[in-house]
Amino acid sequence: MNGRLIVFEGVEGCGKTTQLQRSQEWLQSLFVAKSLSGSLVTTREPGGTQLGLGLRELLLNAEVRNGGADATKEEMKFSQPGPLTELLLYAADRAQHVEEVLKPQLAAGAIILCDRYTNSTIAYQGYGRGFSLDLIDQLNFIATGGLESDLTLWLDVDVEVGLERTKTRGVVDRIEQAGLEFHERVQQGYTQLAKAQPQQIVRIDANLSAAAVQEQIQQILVQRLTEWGLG
Ligand code: Z5A
Repeated sequence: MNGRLIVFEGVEGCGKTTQLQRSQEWLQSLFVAKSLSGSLVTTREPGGTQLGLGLRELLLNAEVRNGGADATKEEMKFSQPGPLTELLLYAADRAQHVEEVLKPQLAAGAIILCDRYTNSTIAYQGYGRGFSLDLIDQLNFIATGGLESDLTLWLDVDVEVGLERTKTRGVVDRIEQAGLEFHERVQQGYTQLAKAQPQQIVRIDANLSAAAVQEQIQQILVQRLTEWGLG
């Protein structure tokens, strides 16, 4: 594979989407300034393919599809994927995404900016929901064929700060509704992952202003692009 896969990770409201967009704009102008020819691709999980968009809807908006606030408790219970179904749907979304988007784009030499990847499953379904980490590693391997990120930017925000930010959006999805302890466990998952893989997962202090977070990310990207011979 000639391209590079850069993943943005973190708990809700850490600012991934904001920073991915800013990084794309910044990299685009850098490519122009340096007359670099490679393409820049942005994508996400779940929902980076047409099929994945359907899976995303099933995973995150079950109650909206089933009558929203008017649905009875019983309707809600059966309209939502159970924990195992959820785990398998994320794996299915990833398998499709890797085959349809990531592998071909990397083979074509693209720099890919991806909102969430395998570490989300470890953090949310492993640490958050309590599935065995070995099982998740196996599923991740099956779904990706072993394709790993070249760099993961972990936007480390205090859980309560992140959840507060997402509240301002109004619409709250299924995982966002999970309790504070759930999100604390997810955060612990990211902390452990970053400790175990310091070269691959770089911690960014995401409690700061969007501009200050952007500055940290750009510093890391400059360093890595140079190492990759793209700087
Ligand atoms: N999930 C999973 O469980 N297992 C898996 O394997 C995968 C995913 C792949 C959807 O992910 C869900 O899927 C997610 C985990 C689960 N759980 N939930 N819910 P998603 O990435 O699509 O959704 P999200 O995690 O909820 O991200 P988000 O809501 O899009 O937030 P974000 O990308 O981290 O932040 P943002 O949209 O850039 O910013 C949120 C708000 O904060 C917004 O108003 C910004 O203007 C503001 N913001 C951003 N940065 C700042 C700073 N620095 N200061 C102040 N305010 C800021």
